[in-house]
Amino acid sequence: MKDQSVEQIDKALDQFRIEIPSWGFANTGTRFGKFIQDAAATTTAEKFADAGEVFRLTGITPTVAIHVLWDMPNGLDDVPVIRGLERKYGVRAGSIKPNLFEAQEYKFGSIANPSAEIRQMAIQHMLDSVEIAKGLESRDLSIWVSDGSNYPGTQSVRRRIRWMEEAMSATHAALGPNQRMLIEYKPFEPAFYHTDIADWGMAMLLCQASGAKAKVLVDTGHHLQGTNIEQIIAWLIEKDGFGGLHLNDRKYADDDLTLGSIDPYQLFRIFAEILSAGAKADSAAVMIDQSHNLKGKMEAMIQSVVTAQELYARAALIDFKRLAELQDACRLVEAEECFRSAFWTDVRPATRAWRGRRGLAADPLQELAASGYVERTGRERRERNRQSTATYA
Ligand code: LRH
Ligand code: MN
Repeated sequence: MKDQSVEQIDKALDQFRIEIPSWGFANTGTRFGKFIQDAAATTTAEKFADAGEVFRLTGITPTVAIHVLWDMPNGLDDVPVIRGLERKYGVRAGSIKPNLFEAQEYKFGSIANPSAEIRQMAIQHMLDSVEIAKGLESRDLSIWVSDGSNYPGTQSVRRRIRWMEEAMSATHAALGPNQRMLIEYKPFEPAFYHTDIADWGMAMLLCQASGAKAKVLVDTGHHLQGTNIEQIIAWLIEKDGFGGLHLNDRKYADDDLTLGSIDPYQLFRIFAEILSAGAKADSAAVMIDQSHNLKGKMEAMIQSVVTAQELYARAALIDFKRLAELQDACRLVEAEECFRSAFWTDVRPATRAWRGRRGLAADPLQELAASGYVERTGRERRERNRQSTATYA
């Protein structure tokens, strides 16, 4: 590989960081079953321990996303606990995600619920989450709501828009000077007729109604078949509405498969769009959002981090200056070859060397296997995990 390419990869890898989800280490499933793993994390401390091990092995995951009610059952009172775990395991709390689903009260919605009392309950949880983010010096409040309906004619979509705008504006007003709120959209599930924040346009309009600190979060699993996700990201970057990414992969719907497992070229195209924007996309939060139902939790997380790192390195090999000339000259085949040849490039030797020069294991997955970490945590956690129930109904 040309020295110039190695330099490009090194420069890209020096700045590439990816946030990992605390829930990626927990026992999760689908409505058809949850398959318990002995080494799965149940407590917040175990989730931070696993996140710390992923950071030790990869060097590029300094923050872990927090889902408030899953990781901080005592809310604001758990801030000192999280601070202690940060010190113990060497990873920081990253984006803060309120839980605006699951509670019985949210049957007909949270911030879009026809009941003003329930909307106030949801708003209070978002305001508490803002205070938690301040307590943990986290930049991003990351909001996803499952709000919607299952049958035509059963809810007023327009009134629900107004209620959401009220809730999002109230939350935006509470943000600190360096904080942002990210609004995540999803076309369906768990609602199957209409979802209140179903696509990027709805999320963008809600951001504009909330204020300048509100940006759109793009979850790669939240698009109808055939949607051009990198085009959506191009629009959001161009219109200063791009807040960040939740990465995973899917064949059909929000399948929660590990990133790059089904369509690695799509993630390459997404990273290429972000890199081509330079500083305009610098503040984008890049996060993994996966639940690992069948693969080993630690293996799946490390495999995903390494895969994202390698696809980012490939995208960084694109000669964007030359590409722009070929694009505007409509020299199609040359432009495609200039773009795609980077994807064909095997960056693994250069990425292994980058890790080696930073005292990191050349192959984090191999190092995990050699470390016996999963076997050890499996022995420690087996008893509790085998007690946990796995039935849906
Ligand atoms: C919703 C979602 C959201 C999280 C959840 C774990 O599908 O993508 O980002 O709150 O997964
Ligand atoms: Mn998500």
